[in-house]
Amino acid sequence: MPFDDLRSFIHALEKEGELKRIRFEVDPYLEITEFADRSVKNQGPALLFEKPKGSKIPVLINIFASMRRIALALGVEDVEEVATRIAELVQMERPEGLLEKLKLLPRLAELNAIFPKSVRSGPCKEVIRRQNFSLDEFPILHCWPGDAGRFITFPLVFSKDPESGKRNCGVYRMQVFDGRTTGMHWQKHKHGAEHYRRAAAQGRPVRMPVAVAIGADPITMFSAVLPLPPNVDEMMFAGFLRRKPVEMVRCETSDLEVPANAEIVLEGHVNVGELRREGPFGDHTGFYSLDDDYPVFHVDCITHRKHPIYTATIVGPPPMEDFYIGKAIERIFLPLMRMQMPEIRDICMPAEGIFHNLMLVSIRKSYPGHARKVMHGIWGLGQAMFSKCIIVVDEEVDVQNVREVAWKALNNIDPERDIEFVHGPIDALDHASRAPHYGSKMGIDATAKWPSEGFTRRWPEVIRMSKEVMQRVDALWKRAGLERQSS
Ligand SMILES: Cc1cc2nc3c(=O)[nH]c(=O)nc-3n(C[C@H](O)[C@H](O)[C@H](O)COP(=O)(O)O)c2cc1C
Ligand SMILES: [Mn+2]
Repeated sequence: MPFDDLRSFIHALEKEGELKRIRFEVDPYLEITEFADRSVKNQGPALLFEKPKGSKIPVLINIFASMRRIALALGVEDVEEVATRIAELVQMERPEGLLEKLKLLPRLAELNAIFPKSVRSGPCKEVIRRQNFSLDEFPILHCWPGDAGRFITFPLVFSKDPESGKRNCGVYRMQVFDGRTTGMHWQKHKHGAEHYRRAAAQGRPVRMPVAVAIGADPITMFSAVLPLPPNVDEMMFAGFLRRKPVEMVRCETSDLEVPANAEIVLEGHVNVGELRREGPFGDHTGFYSLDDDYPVFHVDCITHRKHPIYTATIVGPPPMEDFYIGKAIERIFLPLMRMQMPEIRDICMPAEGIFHNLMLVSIRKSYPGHARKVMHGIWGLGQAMFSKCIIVVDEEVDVQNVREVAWKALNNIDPERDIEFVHGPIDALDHASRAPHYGSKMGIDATAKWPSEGFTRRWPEVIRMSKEVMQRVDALWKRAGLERQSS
């Protein structure tokens, strides 16, 4: 059974030794960051600060900061199980005979569970505050010394497409300007920003309702980060992952819906056209992202559970919590990428590449120019468009092994021939591109080159010892009194 809310997940983490309570006072101004950073870099547990300085509300951090905790959150032993489930779904074949049809039934029933369910009320409505509220009550972190202020770092931001009425949910950080206003850092390419542009296109002064949930059951939180196509409801995907619908309740001050089990809900609006300087912010690139103008979020009402828990995350020099979230997304989305491009065997986004800077891809190469076709396919695929450098290797290269990729790729290229530059959209956080949001990307074809690609020399084999000799030497090795070394 999926977790009903954040609290049941906290209990599970605690039972598994994956959460540590910090019972003394710690300052949300920088100190919690230092705890969170050290913990994630030492493969440490999630942290629950019971006494953040200046607030009565505890701070929870690093709940997804290891593959084991993400697996626990998703209710599996290994994240690969989720990938397998998705692969089975997208490869579903027409059943032959009654037995196979019957086998299909549970899977179809599961699909029935994906649709979010509107409910009348829920825990997030235990306390409703229309008048007397301020963001100052919450232990919102000032993350890094050079940050412009305090930032809500794990908000689930809900909005509706003003044209289609379709819901979106994304995690977009929010800088606190005062007790009732924040920034709304939805980057240009994200769905929240598209909703805002659609609202602006309507021409008249528009008040765009936006609702923000902070803390919910872990699958709902995780799903908010997923790079799904536009108009695909993140809450539906959450229902699929949960095998149980996400229960949604209507806001008090708008017709948006939020997860009923949320810890804290900020209801509010963004006025189209109202912008304010946001940032700098110590970002997940490991650099401070530059300040820029972003929309302003006005809080109109706060609802929360009794004794709410405030969830945060820290980003910064990798690896941090977002690396593990990204790794899980990489695994879960591989079968979906392979629907479009079955020649892809595996992909890897190493921590140092911050997702968008480096994607390693292995392919089963079948025709001349195949590696380049795959690069361009990836650049055309949702948020994978941001991939600044794509390295394509042959299928026998293990892309999860960065050393193997470096060794083989660097041997396999004639740089002038095998490196391709393209121009296009660039991640909003990239500080090196010639312009914000626009610049160049690089694809490296590090596959073996074929005569049909104009390569007329011979291509060498990788050196490998014969199996028989290896086995013989295994025995002789012991006889020689040498320690058995793992290969
Ligand atoms: C901790 C964390 C913070 C994030 N902060 C932002 C942000 O400030 N702005 C943004 O556009 N995306 C941010 N993202 C990435 C988006 O949540 C992600 O791209 C998501 O797919 C966007 O949803 P959308 O595709 O529905 O727009 C963040 C992700 C994480 C995990
Ligand atoms: Mn979306």
